[in-house]
Amino acid sequence: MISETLHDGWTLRATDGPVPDTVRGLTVPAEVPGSAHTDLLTAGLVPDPYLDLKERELEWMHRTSWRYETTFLTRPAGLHEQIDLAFEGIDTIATVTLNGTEIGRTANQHRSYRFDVTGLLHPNVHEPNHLVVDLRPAIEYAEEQSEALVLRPRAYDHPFNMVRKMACSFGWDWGPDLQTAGVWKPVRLERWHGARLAGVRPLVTVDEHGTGHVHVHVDLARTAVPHLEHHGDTVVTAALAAAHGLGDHVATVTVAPDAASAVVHVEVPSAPLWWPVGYGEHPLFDLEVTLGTTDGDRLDSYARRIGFRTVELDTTPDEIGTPFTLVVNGQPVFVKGANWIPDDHLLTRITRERLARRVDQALDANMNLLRIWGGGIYETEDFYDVCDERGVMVWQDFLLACAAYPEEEPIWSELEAEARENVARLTPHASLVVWNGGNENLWGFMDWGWQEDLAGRTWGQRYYTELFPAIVAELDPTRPYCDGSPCSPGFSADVAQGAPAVHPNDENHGTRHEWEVWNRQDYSTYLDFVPRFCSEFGFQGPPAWTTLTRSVPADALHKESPEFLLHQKAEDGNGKLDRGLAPHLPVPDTFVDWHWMTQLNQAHAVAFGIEHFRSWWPRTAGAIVWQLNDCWPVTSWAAIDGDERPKPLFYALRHAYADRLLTVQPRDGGTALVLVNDSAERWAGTVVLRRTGLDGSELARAEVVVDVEPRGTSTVALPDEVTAVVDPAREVLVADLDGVRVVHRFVEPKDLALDPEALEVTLRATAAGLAVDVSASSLVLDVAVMADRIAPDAVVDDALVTLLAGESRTFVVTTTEHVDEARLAELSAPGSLALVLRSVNASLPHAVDARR
Ligand code: BMA
Repeated sequence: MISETLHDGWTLRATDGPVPDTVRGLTVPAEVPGSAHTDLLTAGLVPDPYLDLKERELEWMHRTSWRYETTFLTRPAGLHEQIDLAFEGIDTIATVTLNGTEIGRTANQHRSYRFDVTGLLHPNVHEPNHLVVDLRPAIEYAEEQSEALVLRPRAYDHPFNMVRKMACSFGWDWGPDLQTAGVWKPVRLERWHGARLAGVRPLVTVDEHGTGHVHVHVDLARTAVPHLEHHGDTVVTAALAAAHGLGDHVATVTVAPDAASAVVHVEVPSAPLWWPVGYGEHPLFDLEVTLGTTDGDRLDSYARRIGFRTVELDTTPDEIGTPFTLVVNGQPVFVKGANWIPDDHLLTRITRERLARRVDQALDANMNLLRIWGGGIYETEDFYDVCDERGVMVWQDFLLACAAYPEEEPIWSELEAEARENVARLTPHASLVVWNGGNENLWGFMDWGWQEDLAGRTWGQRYYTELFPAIVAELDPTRPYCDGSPCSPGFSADVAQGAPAVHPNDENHGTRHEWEVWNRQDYSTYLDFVPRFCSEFGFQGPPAWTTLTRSVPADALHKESPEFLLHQKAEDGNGKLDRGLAPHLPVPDTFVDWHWMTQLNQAHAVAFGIEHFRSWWPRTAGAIVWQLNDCWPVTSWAAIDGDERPKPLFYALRHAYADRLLTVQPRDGGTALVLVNDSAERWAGTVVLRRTGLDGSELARAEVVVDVEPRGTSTVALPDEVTAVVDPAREVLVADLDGVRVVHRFVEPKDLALDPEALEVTLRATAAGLAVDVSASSLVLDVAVMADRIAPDAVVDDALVTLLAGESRTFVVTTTEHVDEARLAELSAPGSLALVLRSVNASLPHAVDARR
């Protein structure tokens, strides 16, 4: 196989639609892979849609048709040679024409396309070939499908469920409505003769003796011309390169001339296991699969990395209901995760480096799993490579989200094709641990009033319960599958048979999404449910100040400005932020304080949920926060904003997901200390419990000897003397063990009699940037250095740190900017220091008043 990339010489022009004069008739250079949006941005013909109100100015692009075209030289097909034009991905509704002949149509962003163009290329090597990709608006196609099939219920206005294009391309409650079009993945000419590898699926298992098995399933395509007869049989070889103390392992099979598939089995005794982060190493092995002839002719090859591990989902019914526990290499794992959305709405700008930075941040926040949410994409090889290397587990949704999906053609066949292709494509990746039917579609069917609208029409049930499980069982039986998120085993949507036995969001069965908190309830009500696995829960907060002010102009920096609201997509988002904050923190009366305090409340809310979920391990087997990342600058549930900056939530996640956690939880009508030990060693010692005044005075003390199993929890009733609070506004309970601490309040932060002046602060310039020395004369809650206020690229090593009276701490701020004396003086001035260094104490009304 010889590949020629066709990424050069492309141009783009609008061919139809409400095109503005500034763009009409123009032809601009185009990038492939790319999109009309990125090309017009590069050409300077459209404004950056992530800024101000500019998103709206690009609405015309939704209904515009585009022509991508290029010319290329290539030699014509040789004797016995076939030449294919292979697109890894087209976004989305396209007609492809080569040298004036239409060679195919596409209608699915999530699959690849291959066309035999052997007879269509110019016979003269010097004569350019002309390749055209005509794209029409995906929304118009979706509207046509809506007419033909009847539009089905969905969570947003646009008919995103009637076309196989990334759902959030049409806008979401954290994303812009920018409907891209383009050739979004690589395109190549592929010349081959005899046979090629049409599909390769390395299925990796480990048996009870510790022997690793790689069963490489190979599908072959053959050219029509049977010239191979002269070259002997085809041979498939699978070679695992030496690594991690093991030598090479090679296996070969000969394939009969009429066979379309083969399996090569590589056996690796004592295979070193790939473990999730926190459980061990993540060794990977280079696998090369080659297709050749017995005469030694090399026809095609495939290279990926694999890792040895087993993964199961334990859903064996127990006395409570049905667990949902991931078991890797026989070890049950508590999932500390976050939901993942596309890391830039304009997908083709996402680099491997950017993905690596994001996944490294997830690791830094002590996470071990990312869930690829069903309204985005089947993540890329780059994404999975990065996760394989770092031991971050991945849960991949099939791409159906928050909607009913028709089971009729052409949607059925498109979903089947994309599911088959992506299940097969992702088989080598050790990080991929579960396939999931989709996002909130079972729940939507039950609770969101769809059934009336549907009036008996299909809604996607057979995808979740028949098509996807059958495809996973056939193509990748090494991985578990679940019907949806949330999903409760025992749920049956067969409404004709009466009510389902189990609600899909039942706390006692399978996965649960907890959205009453945020939408309607205070975050303290996380305590009302003990789910078996919480695969979505979250709370909003604005992005870092620098990110916010890059996207919202200075005169629009208030909650009700059209610019701010365009970057706050949630229904009644600000109302929910305010109602969520008021019971816990003083109500801020300026926008800058509101910005910080809603960020802080977001961190508190989510950490509160995580501590509750972790305290119930192993009954609750995982927490996946909504959401890790953003795809543009926006107020959202994310921990890391669209400009890659960590929000305070990021630091709260790191603390709440730390291997060892102390948390105070209600139990049996009283208060208990729960010790969570997510490490391979026992956690034994004496917990020192102190009830203290805010000034540090010790009011009561107790010691409790504990011994927590590896990967276990232990619940200890708190002795009365430490909980018998006399003045709740002036006392806290502090528990310490091995450097792990919990400071438990008896009242909300806003009701504590905190001293607003309790913190002494000094800023020092350092080689890395800046050091912030703080010391507390009495209790200071949630000290946070807002690093981006120091320099746009500054990052601080920790945040939301609580200090007891007499304690001090140095925060290390890293930046490429040089902080000179003048800048130091500027930052140290009271007005700016109050913005750089935040805490609950300094947010109390009297502290804020004193600053004015
Ligand atoms: C859930 C998710 C997303 C959504 C989030 C916040 O429904 O699955 O669809 O963005 O909540 O509303």
